[in-house]
Amino acid sequence: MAVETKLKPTDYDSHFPTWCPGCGDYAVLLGLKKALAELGIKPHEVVVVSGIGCSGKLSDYIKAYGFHGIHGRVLPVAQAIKLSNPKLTVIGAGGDGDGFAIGGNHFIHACRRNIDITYIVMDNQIYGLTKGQVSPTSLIGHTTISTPYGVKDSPIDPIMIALSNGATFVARTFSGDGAILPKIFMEGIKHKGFSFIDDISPCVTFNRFNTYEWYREHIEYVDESKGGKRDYNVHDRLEAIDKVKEVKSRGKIPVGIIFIEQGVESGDRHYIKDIAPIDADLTIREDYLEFLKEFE
Ligand SMILES: Cc1ncc(C[n+]2csc(CCOP(=O)(O)OP(=O)(O)O)c2C)c(N)n1
Ligand code: SF4
Ligand SMILES: [Mg+2]
Repeated sequence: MAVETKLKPTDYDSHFPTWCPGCGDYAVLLGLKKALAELGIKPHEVVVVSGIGCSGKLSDYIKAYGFHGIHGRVLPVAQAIKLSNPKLTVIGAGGDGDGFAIGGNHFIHACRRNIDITYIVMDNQIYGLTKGQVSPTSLIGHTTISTPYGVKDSPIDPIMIALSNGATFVARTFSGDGAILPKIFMEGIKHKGFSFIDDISPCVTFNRFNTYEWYREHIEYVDESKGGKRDYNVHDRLEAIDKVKEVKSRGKIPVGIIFIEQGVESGDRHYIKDIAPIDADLTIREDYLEFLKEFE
C-alpha cells in the first residue's frame, strides 16, 4: 500500500530567487509554498501564471507548472488554463503595473466572470523591474524617475475595483507580516470562484517612500489576523465596501480578508458552466478534425 507523505514547502523549491534582499516578494513565494503544502496540492496539480516584472519571476521560483507570460496578460491565460482543465489549481501572480495598468481591463473582467483562480498581486506601488517608474497605485506627490515633480493623478484602489466589479473573494496581505500570508492564501485557493489578494510587497530598492516602516504605521487589520477585530459581516459586499471606506477615511490601509461571497461556484453567473473541459468529451476533438477537413 502506498504511503501518502505530508507535503512540505520545500517540495516546491526551484531556483533560488534573484530578488533584492528584503524584497516583499520573498514572503509571497514562501507563503504560497506553505499554503499549497498545507492544502496537500502536489506540484504537478498547480499552474502558476505570471506577468512581467520582478513579481512575475515568481513562476520560475516555484516547482509547479508555470507560464511566464507577457506584460499584463496573466488573467486571460490563467482563466483559459482553468477552463481547459478544471482539475488544476491555477494561481495568477504579478505586479501592480502588470495587473492594474496594462492588465487593468483583464482584472475588471476576471472579477465579474468569477472563474475559480487565485490572483495574487505583489503591490509595491512602483515599477520595480524597470527601475522605479510611477505605477497606478503610487500615491499623489510621490517623486519617481518618471514623475520628477511628483505624481499628480489619484491612485486606483484595487480592493474597491474588485469589490465593485463582483469579485467573490477579496483580501489584502502585508509581506511584513509573512506568517499571515499562508492562511489567507489557503482561504483564497479553497474559495470556488475568483479570489483576489492584493499583497503589500515593499520594493526596498526603488520605492524609498512606501517602506516597511511606513506600511506598519498605516495598515489596519479588519479581521482577527493580527490584532484586529471584525466588526462587520464579511459576507455582505456593501458592508465590506463601507468598511474599506471607513478605514481609508482615517488615512489607513485595510488589510485581512475583506469579503467572501457565500454559496458561489466558479463561473456561476456565466455561460462558462456549460463549456465542456477539453478532456471531458473527446467528440469535441473529432468534430474539430472533421471541421479541419473542409480546408484540405
Ligand atoms: C508591453 C510591455 N510594455 C512595457 C514593458 C516594460 N516593463 C517590464 S516590467 C514593467 C513594469 C513592472 O512593474 P510591476 O508590474 O509593478 O512589477 P514589479 O517589477 O514592481 O514587481 C514594464 C513597464 C514590457 N515588458 N512589455
Ligand atoms: S527592484 Fe524592488 S521589486 Fe524588484 S526585486 Fe528589488 S526590491 Fe523587489
Ligand atoms: Mg510593482
